[in-house]
This record gives sequence, structure tokens and C-alpha cells, in this order.
Amino acid sequence: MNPISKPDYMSIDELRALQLKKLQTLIPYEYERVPLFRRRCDEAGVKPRDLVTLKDLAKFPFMKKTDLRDEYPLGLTAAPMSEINRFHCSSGTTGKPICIPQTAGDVAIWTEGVARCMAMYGITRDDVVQVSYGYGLFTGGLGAHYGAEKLGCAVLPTGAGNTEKQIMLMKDLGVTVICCTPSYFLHLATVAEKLGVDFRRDTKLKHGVFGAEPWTDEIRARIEEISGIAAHDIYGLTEIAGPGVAGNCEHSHGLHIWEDHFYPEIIDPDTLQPLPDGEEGELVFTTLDRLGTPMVRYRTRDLSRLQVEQCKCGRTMRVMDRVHARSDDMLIIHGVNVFPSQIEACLMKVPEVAPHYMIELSSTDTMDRFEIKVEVVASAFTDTISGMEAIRKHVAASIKEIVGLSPKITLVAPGTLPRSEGKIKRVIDNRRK
Ligand code: DLL
Repeated sequence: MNPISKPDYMSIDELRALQLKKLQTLIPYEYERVPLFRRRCDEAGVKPRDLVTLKDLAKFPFMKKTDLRDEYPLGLTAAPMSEINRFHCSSGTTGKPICIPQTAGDVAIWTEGVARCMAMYGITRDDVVQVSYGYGLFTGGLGAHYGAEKLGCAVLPTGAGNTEKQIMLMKDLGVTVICCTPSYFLHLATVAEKLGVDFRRDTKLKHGVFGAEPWTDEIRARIEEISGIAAHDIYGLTEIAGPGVAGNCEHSHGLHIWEDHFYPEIIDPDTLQPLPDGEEGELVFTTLDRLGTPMVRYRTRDLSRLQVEQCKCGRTMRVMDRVHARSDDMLIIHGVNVFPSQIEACLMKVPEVAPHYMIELSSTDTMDRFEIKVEVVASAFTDTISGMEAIRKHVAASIKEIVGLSPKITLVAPGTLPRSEGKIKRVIDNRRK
């Protein structure tokens, strides 16, 4: 076993005792240093000494993204500037960014999380790792980079973009691991095909470390089919560290959370009450030992479930379901609740369509218009009307069957929808609010 993986297997009793000990240090630290947290605790009538068992965490107030925006830039920072080593920011789509100052120790915890994920995927110091996540304020690039270096891998820090050059370097340097968003990998695969590069024949690629956006099991299967690599899932968020909060083991049915650093809860997003393991709800994290910007009960908005069963791999860290959706992603179309991931799963049931699509919503005076644009795979693309109509009907039937709606389906030629070097935006909602 790689020494980096040792904590993955600690006994559950040891793990729970460690979590409690860390929480009993963290909560007073946060209470003393972060006025917003202290105020909220006082309003709720709860004091740090009330944390006697792990269950008591539920008495403490939540933190949300809006708190980070309201307290921008440094209102939630708990360590003095002399201890801060790095800033990361996440822009979101609207409003002020959020800013997460980190100490050197925080960066080390985050690095360990990524390295433990990579070790779990079977990546070793013999691997050559291409990091095609964006470097900079986004945590993807530097997170994957530090994690791979910690494992002793050779790192190729290409960053995002310049796709043809990425493919050339991948071939020439014998890259075995690629780290990027799943949507960017699909784009890389299309460009490789155009250049006549076959991943299986012309590269040594074995692993993909994919995350930063929701991706369905169907997209995962497509990626593995077109490239022959193992597509691993890595989860995380800027507020809690970056990538490497959780990852999947060889059993691939969910993601082990590095609970010795990131304490998970699932809550009902409406009542805000904790839900037992096994029930789906909103994922909430408490960072157990980060000192720059510690988070107590941070509401991620990601929907998941903590699995009840112990994993066969022997790791004791709890497994969360893969994140297919965020509570704020849900679209209400003609009164029906729809997640973009459901549409993706329907589309991927039709072999003639490619994993490149857009969901467009607009409204007239009287009703919502719902359109899905999807690319047809090159081998199925034809200019005969009847050929395309058969594919269109197949797509429409798949969506009707699972989502219960009949959107306008527009099939478009391969390579015509926008691509992204980072997180892809697949929904354009121009309806009047
Ligand atoms: O996306 C960190 C990251 C970088 C994770 C690279 C994995 C790989 P943020 O930009 O703060 O941080 O966005 C965090 O992205 O709350 C989820 O909604 C989504 N997300 C991240 N990883 C996954 C994943 C980075 N594996 C937000 N599956 C999170 C589904 C993911 N969604």
C-alpha cells in the first residue's frame, strides 16, 4: 500500500474519535476568530462547549455561499495574514466572487486529498500526468498538480486550452493520466479524432481524473468506450479545499470522502434537518482542520446521499453517491421538475447522438419554449431528411419516456455546438423570471 493511503483504512471508532477531537478544537477556534460565526452561534443560543458528541454538530449554524459573498473579501478569514499562503477564488456566475485564503497547512491537507484520490485510482510515481484543468484562481489546475507531484508523478502542466498542442504533447511525452473536466476530455477526443490520433493506438493514456462538473454514468461509459481509459471521478469545491475532497475506488459506485479532514452531513434542503445515512439530500461539509478559512456546516447545494453499506475495498471512509445535480440546477419546465443530468442520461441512450448538447429555454406571452440542440455523431450524420428524422424521433421518445416532456429537438452537425476548456454551461434559460 502507498503510505499516502494509510488513513483511508483507519478503524471507524478511531475515525469518529478523531473527528470529534478535531471538531472540539475547530469550533472554539472559529467562534473566537470569525465574528459572523460567533454572532450566529449566540443567536442560536449555542456555545462551543455544547459540542460533546458528533451529533451535537447539528446544533451549530450553517454557512452558505452568500455568507462568503457578503463577507468578501476576508470577513471569514480566521488566520492572520502572516499565516496565509495562498488565495483561491471562485467566481460563480453572478455577483461578487468568493475568496478562500489558505495557510500552508491547508494547502498540504488539500494536496494530501488529491494524492489519496490518485493513489486510490491506481496512479503511481511511474505515471506521467497531464493537468489540463485551468491554473490560477480556479483550484483544478494547482490542486491536481500538487497532488500528482506529492505522489511522485511526472507532471505536465499544460493548463486548459490549445487542444491540438495538448494532444501532441500527450503523444510525445507518453502521458498516462489526464486531469480535466469530462466535457473538455470529450472535446479533446473529438479533436484527436480529426487529427487522426487514436488514444488506444497512439498514446499511453490509461487514466482520466475528471470532475468540477456533474457528469452522468452514461457520459462516463462513453468516455471509457471511445478512449479505452478508466474514467475516475474526483469531487471537491473551492470553499472546502478544491478537488480531492472525495474520489471513487475500484468499486466505482460512489466516492469515498476523506472524512478525517472533511466531515460530511446530508440535510433536507427545505427543513434543514440532518438526514440519516442512506437518504438523499443536500451535502454539507465541515472542514475539520483547515485554519485559513474554516467552514462549519457549509451548504454545498450538491445533491447526494451517504451510503450505508461499508465498501468492499476495505476503506472505512463513507461513500457518497456521485453528484449528478445541484439543488439550484433544477429547472421547472411546464410545471415539471427537470435536472439537466436527466436530459443527458436520455440523450446518451441514443447511440447516434454525441455527448454535446444545449438546453435552451425561452418564453412567449403564454408559454415556455423548451428546445434541446444535440450533435449527431459523425458516423450517423447524413443529409437525408428521413435518416435524421429517425434519430430525432428516437431522441424525442427517450426524453418523453423518462422526463415526460416533449421539447423541440434540433439535431446539429458534429462539432457545431460550443465547447469549453473548463466547466461547460449547457443550459441557457432566457425565460422571464
Ligand atoms: O470545481 C473543484 C474541482 C476541480 C473539483 C477539479 C474536481 C476537479 P468549484 O469551482 O468551487 O471547485 O466548484 C465546485 O463543482 O459544488 C459541484 O457542484 C461541482 N463539482 C465538483 N466536482 C464534481 C464532481 C471545483 N466530481 C462545484 N461531480 C461543486 C459533480 C462536481 N460535480
